[in-house]
Amino acid sequence: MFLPKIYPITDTRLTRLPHAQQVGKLIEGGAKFIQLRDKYASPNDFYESAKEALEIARKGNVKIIINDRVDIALVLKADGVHLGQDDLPPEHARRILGEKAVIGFSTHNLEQVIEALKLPINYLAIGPVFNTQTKENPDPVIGLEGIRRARDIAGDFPLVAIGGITSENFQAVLDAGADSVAVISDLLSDPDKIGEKMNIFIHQSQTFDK
Ligand code: TZP
Ligand code: MG
Repeated sequence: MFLPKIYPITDTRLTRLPHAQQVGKLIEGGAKFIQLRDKYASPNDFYESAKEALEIARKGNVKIIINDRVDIALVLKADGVHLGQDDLPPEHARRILGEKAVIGFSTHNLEQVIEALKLPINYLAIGPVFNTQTKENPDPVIGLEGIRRARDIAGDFPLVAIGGITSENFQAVLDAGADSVAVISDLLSDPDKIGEKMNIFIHQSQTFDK
C-alpha cells in the first residue's frame, strides 16, 4: 500500500476553511495522501464538502481517506476510510468497501495494537505520541517509547503515528519506528501557510532520506 511519510488530516474548526480548500493547499505543498476528518459537520454537509475535496484530489492524483464514515467513502468512491475503536468494525467496512479500499484503524495502546493486527486493515495508527489539543478527550500519550514498542509488536506492518507531531519532532517519531506521521495542527494552525508548512515537512523528510 502507498503510505507517504507525511499524512495530513483536515480540520475545519482549526482552519475555518472547507475541506476542498485545505486539500488544495496541502496538494500545493506536495501532499499525496490526505484524510478528511470532520467531527462536527452533519453527514450531509460532510458528504457535500468531501465530494468537492475529492474532485480536487483526483485532478492531482492524490488519495483521499474519509474519517469515520464508511457510507460517505462508498458513495464518493474515496480511496479508503479511517476508523477508530468506536466506529464500524473494520471487517464490516472491508465487506462494504471491497478489497481495494485502504482501511486504517486507530489504536491507543499496545493491547489494541495486538488486536488490530488481526483485522482486515491496511495500516494501523497509534497515538497520541505527544500532547495534543486537537482531539477531544485524548488517551494518555505513549511517547517515542510507545512507538518503539508498537513497532516491535507490529513487525513490518504499516504504522502511522499521530498526536502532537510537528516539523520539529517528526523525524524522531519516524526514527522510533513509524512509517508515517499524521499531522493536524502543526500543518493547519496558520491557514495562510498550509502549503508552505506541508512543503517544509516534505523537504525535511527528503533531507533526512539522504
Ligand atoms: N488521534 C490521536 S491524536 C489526534 C487524533 C485524531 C489528533 C492529532 O492532532 P495534532 O494537532 O496533530 O496533535
Ligand atoms: Mg472515528
